[in-house]
Amino acid sequence: MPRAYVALGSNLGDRETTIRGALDALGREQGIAVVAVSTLIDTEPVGVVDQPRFLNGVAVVDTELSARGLLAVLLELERRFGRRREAAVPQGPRTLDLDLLVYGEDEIDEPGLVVPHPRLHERAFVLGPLAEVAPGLEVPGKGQVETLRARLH
Ligand code: PH2
Ligand code: MG
Ligand code: MG
Repeated sequence: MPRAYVALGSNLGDRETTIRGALDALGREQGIAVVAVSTLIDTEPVGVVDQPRFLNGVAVVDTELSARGLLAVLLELERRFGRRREAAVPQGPRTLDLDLLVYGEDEIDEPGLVVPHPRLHERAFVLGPLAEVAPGLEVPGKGQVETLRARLH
């Protein structure tokens, strides 16, 4: 069963309640087990800096779903937890952001589905929690998580 890593983010509303609720819901989905969750960390917004601070973390998930199937569940959970994409500023504030970081050893580049996540290696708020829950993880096509993290410093 493939192991996947999902980035967790929120910077609108009660961030921790939203993320914990989404993780409970994720674990109740057919064919998905949440194996571990990193510490949730309070982070400075990156990119669009004029927005509230984020709460970020990473979940480890074992799944019988395809990468596409898992992505569909993540997008549905974002909607269920109040994410409204239509009116939103790209990279702007959101109640919930669930990004598929890594799916097994797969490298996928399709419309709407790029795995490993194309900006994973640039983001301390992803690499820190990822290194906590998956020390030694080899990110397909990119390198070991600690190496990627060291390159940021
Ligand atoms: N997500 C973004 C843009 N900027 N900054 C932080 N600190 N955390 C995020 O999750 C984040 C961000 C777009 O997805
Ligand atoms: Mg994101
Ligand atoms: Mg996203």
